[in-house]
Amino acid sequence: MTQRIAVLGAGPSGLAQLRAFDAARRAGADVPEIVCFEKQSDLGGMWNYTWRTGLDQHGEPVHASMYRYLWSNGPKECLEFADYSFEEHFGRPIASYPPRPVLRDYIMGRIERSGLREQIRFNTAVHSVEYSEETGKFTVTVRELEEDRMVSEEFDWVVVATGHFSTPNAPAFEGLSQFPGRVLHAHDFRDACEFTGKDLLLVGSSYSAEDIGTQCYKYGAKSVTFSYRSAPMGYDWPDAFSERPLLTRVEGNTAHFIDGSSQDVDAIILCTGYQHHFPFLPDDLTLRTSNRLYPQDLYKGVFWIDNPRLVYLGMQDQYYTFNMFDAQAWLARDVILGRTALPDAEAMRADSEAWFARENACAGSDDDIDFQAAYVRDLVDRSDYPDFAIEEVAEMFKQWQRDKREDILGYRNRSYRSTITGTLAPPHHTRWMEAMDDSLQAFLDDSRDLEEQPEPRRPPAPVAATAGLPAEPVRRRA
Ligand code: FAD
Ligand code: NA7
Repeated sequence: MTQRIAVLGAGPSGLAQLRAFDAARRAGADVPEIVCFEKQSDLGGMWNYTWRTGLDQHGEPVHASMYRYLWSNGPKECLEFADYSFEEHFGRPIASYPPRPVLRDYIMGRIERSGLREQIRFNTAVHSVEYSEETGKFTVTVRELEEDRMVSEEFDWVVVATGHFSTPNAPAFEGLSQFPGRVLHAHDFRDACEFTGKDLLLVGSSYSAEDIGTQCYKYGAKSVTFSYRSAPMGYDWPDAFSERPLLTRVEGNTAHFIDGSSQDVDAIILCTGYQHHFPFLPDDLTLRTSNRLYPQDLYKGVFWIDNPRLVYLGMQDQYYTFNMFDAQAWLARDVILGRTALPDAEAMRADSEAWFARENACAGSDDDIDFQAAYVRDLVDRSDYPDFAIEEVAEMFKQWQRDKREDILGYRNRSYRSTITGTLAPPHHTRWMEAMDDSLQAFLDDSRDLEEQPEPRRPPAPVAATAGLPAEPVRRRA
């Protein structure tokens, strides 16, 4: 009998799984029946924007954490699919840092062109997954949101691709409930214009803090104060920014920090990260991990060791994104098709522990990048996913880190060369600090000439000489 596979989520990871099986089918393989369950009404995952926060129109938690005016926070050349280049999708070279709708179009284009949409059941939220030792099958129970009914089906394999940047980690701070202004988590942040003219406090010192802070400044916030727990970001910030150590309490609209300093603020945004959250899974199948490069209990970062018919995609902290999800999905496909055998549980655990220890030995972001490159290399070498210049991409990530240290408000104006097509990206027609329109149409409008753009509205951040660059922040990419 044909095997059945349930793919949970139609974001980049779930779509990678559909694409992987499609590639095998096109090459003549007999592939199992695949059903992808997606609670949103369209594919794209996190890259779908919605104004909604909290619960959606069906009472389901809103997945989206992305916001208006979000631009890629890394060069697109680092996430390019090895089997579908940006040039193939857009028909011409485009700049290295596209806004969200452009990346969404690219992700969706690969799927639409393969005709894979019909494998996705939209408006369908997964509510439970149970495994029977007796039958060796999973029962997946979903709520069909428009009909408001629960439906159960049996599957031989379950691929969890529901993302892990959606359920906020929101710590409490003394006095927050009496704060007179807005308090929100980054998950609920939508439009920087709300904070024009305001003094902001952002708790956290990673990607969300950096990006929401710079974006609020771009759209007119008066000042941005970051509060860090472990280490400051250490960029060469313009005067309107400051970095303070950990927030200890809030009194009225005054924020107090652990070094005894204080700052009056109008709004507080908790950029304190996300939790891996799988409310539909039983305890013995639930991945429990912090946001790290090698979560424990997974063989090759993918197979649940205690029951490898349960597959997790995209659960790592991420430098590599779309191409890493592909590499994972191709390996999962080959195991499901019986092309690649898994070792026994003991060997899987030993392999997983070795990667886990190797990550623990990393001492800074360059090591982290090399670690994830080695991980992606290990995956790519195990399947027929088109080989791509993984180590060259790692060097691009390191250059990207240096670009940010040189000019945190201007790094998105730089260009990178595609390792897939060899093309150097053209500069965008508008500098990022001046690019207020994040639409696909505005981005692709090449009738505009970079030289004709007005000078930046705000003075750019001073460019530090290499020797005087701020110390390398120990942080990871999105
Ligand atoms: P997601 O994209 O989160 O997709 C998961 C899917 O599962 C969603 O469609 C969701 O609706 C669905 N789902 C969840 N629960 C259920 C359920 N119970 N039933 C049915 N469906 C369900 N990456 C980059 O490469 N570059 C960037 O610039 C970048 N910026 C980012 C900015 C922000 C603010 C955030 C939060 C993330 C950013 N990322 C970025 C990382 C981004 O998460 C990944 O690029 C990518 O979206 C991860 O894909 P995924 O499929 O694993 O998860
Ligand atoms: P990250 O990268 O997981 O970072 C979380 C940040 O929040 C990090 O600086 C943490 O400090 C900080 N944090 C976590 N808990 C606390 C508490 N209790 N108090 C103070 N600070 C805390 O999440 P991001 O949201 O920045 O990025 C995740 C993705 O979303 C990424 O892909 C982005 O592009 C968007 P730490 O350094 O651990 O001390």
